[in-house]
Amino acid sequence: MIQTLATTPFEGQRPGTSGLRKKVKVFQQPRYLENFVQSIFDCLEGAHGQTLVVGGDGRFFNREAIQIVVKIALANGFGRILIGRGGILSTPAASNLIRKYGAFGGVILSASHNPGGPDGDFGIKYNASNGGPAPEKLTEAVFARTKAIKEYRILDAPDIDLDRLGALGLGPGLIEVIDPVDDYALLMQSLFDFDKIRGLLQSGFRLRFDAMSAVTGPYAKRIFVDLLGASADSVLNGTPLPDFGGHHPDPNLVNAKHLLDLAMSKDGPDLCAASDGDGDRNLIIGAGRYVTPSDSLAILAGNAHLAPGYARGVAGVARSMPTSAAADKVAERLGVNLYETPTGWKFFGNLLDAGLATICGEESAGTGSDHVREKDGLWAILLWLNILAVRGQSVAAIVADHWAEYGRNYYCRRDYEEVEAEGANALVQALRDALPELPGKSFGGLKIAKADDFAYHDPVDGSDTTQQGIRLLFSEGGRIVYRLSGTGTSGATLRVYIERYEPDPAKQNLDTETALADLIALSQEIAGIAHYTGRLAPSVVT
Ligand code: G16
Repeated sequence: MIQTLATTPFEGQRPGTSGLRKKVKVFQQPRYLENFVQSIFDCLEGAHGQTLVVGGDGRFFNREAIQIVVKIALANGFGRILIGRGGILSTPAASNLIRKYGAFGGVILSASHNPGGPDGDFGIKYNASNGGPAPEKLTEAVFARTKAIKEYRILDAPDIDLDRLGALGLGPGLIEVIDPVDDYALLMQSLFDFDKIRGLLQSGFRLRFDAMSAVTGPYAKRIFVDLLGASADSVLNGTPLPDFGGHHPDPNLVNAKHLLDLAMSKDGPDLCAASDGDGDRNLIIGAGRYVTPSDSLAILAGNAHLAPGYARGVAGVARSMPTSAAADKVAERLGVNLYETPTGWKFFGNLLDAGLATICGEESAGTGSDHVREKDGLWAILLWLNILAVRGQSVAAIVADHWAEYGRNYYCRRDYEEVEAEGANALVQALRDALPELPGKSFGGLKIAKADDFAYHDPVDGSDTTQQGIRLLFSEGGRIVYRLSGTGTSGATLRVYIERYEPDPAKQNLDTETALADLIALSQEIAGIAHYTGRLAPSVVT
């Protein structure tokens, strides 16, 4: 039976960079999730009788949320719901299912790389029929709807057994619980040379992949161990846990320091890698060499043709604005366009759909291609493995060759996490107000050549997105970018991105902090970070 129930008063909820993310306790409030899910469905047209993909990263509240989403979806006319067994679907696997089975869309339950558990974060995002994050037009419509919604529709039915594979009629529709890994593993086999990678892994090459007790464990075990013959101990923390084992499932150098230490140790593994809560980010560290996400994007774009799925070459390369310009040089050499977009994977969707770009990436550890419409952590690791297998060189040698050929973009990101939102907003506003006067000014011997607030004109749909980050370009080379994170759940996070290009191989072996020391000091001074946030140093540097 379908029930129509009144909502409780609900303040408008604006989805951020990647869906709605809040503390678990916020989502657990009566009718909070119901309101948001109904608001999404109210903004969709033509979903009647269609297929919806539903799954999540296994974090605390995942199973409860899935029951609610499925019952509301059926009450709103969806005809068929595909659910990953155990409620598990990585974000890229969900994107693949939407595309492969011609689904109308998908609901992914995840707060990505944010911590989980009862005191952690939860999130929900809607992906469209192309498999990608909902476009801004839709998220804005959902936001407006959350302010007006008065009631929601839900099927009054017993809970679904999420652990039993198979189909089941429920109310007016059909539920299918499917294996979360099968289709994704097939997709990876269609893109990469599994025989070559198997050969590499059996030649004594040592891989350590940390699933961080999050969603990628089952995917990594199937692909790396079962299909590619890596040893069982190649996959660390391979069982998804509701609290991610108490760890922070963001595979950066702080949270995955153990991998960095392992890769830097004598006789360490040849490749240490990790993925995040929902499986879309990646970390790559070769023996003795950490690869920044920006460099990784450039190297993957330059070598993608070595994998069968990209043998025809790439049509174009896209990166988010704060990502370093390393990929630009590769695109130039390949003779293809480089697209610079705002932060947020959704901006790559149109470029991929239109066939303008094949490989995309972001400094925030996301890399992907047109095989799905999300970034894809395991895909990036498999492409690295494919390249390593073909080139027969170490990660460090490939990186060194790359810098010698294209130059090195020294790069770091400095995050001031959970600062007071008021101070962070005032800092950005002050910078914005100062933009007209900044060009020509010198700070500590460096002159600002250009200062702007990044705006993007989408070449496919013609839409404009403004205020996407303050950019300062220096006459002597080098760049500082300021922007506020769109994915935090408490206070604000100020991100400061610093970059300098070094073409001279003799000067490419400094450590990053040294190479960027002057720009780092300036980044604090120019924006008055201590003044506005009270912070003398960032909380995370990657
Ligand atoms: C999300 C988006 C990414 C984006 C990142 C930025 O990542 O999908 O495209 O780069 O947020 O985060 P912030 O706004 O905090 O800098 P994820 O992995 O959280 O879905």
